Amino acid sequence: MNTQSTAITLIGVPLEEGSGRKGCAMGPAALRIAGIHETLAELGHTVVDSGDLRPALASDLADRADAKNLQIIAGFTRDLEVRTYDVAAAGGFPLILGGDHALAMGSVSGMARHAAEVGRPLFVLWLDAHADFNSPETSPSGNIHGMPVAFFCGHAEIAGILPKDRPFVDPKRVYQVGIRSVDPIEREQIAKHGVNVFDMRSIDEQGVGAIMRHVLRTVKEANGLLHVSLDVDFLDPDLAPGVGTTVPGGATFREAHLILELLSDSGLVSSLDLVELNPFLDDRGKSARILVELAASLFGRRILDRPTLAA
Ligand code: 5AB
Ligand code: MN
Ligand code: MN
Ligand code: MN
Repeated sequence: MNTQSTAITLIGVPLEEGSGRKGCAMGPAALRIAGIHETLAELGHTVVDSGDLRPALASDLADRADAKNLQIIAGFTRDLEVRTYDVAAAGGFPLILGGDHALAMGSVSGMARHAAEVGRPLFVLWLDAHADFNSPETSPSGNIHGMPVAFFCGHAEIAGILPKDRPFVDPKRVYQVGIRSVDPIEREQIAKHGVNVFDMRSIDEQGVGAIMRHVLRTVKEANGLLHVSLDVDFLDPDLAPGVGTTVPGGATFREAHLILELLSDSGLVSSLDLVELNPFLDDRGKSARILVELAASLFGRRILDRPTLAA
């Protein structure tokens, strides 16, 4: 990917109702102010900003206490599923500017539909402190940003958000990296469904290079597409304080960059979410800026040009 020019479409998703607090709706604006468009264009890509989604409420669904703000979130999910699918089907790269992590119900579902159509398996790399595998029954908070992985794998029964014929992602094709906060029932669920988890201890012990080589080899051997979903809280809070759900002991600056650089080298990434940025909690734009820098690494920025080394 580092030598190719990619047609990137930015999709702003000002959603905060999945997170249980206000602020993430300003995420797309902060990422634009931090220069996402200009930075990727300077790397030689064609970047189109399609603006922010402004979906209608899904007033056909009943509100419920165990999945808060369902009508708002279902509206975003429906629109984003279509927008992501359309961009990918037209050969473009959807880059989603969040917005809280509930939006991945839409982006990943859209990519799953595209992958099914082109006959390739969809893999998901989930960079997060959390597993986000709750369902309305298991969630301790009722906040839907803790449920998207279970949803797009077909294990969070929230009926009626998307048409019944939409493909799910196989949880065995989900790779979670950076995990360090998992609820008790969630822990059972991810084990039961075979989600691949590389927690912070795995990063400490193996390093992100070995983990990523394993993930990328698996995707490549299956001729898969790879969707990357980057939650700000994957990063250590000292580095990126602009998020509502900080957990100590997160990824370092170089661990995060190396992951995105290896992803870039692989050429396998089809789509990206940048989520959970809460500019109201940020420190002078620091977290917004690091997300833009990480996106730049995914799209080919390098410290130095380097020869391709044997894996
Ligand atoms: B995030 C928690 N597991 O379900 C829940 O930030 C936190 O998108 C979810 O990863 C965190 O409410 C969601 C306690
Ligand atoms: Mn998350
Ligand atoms: Mn998280
Ligand atoms: Mn969060």
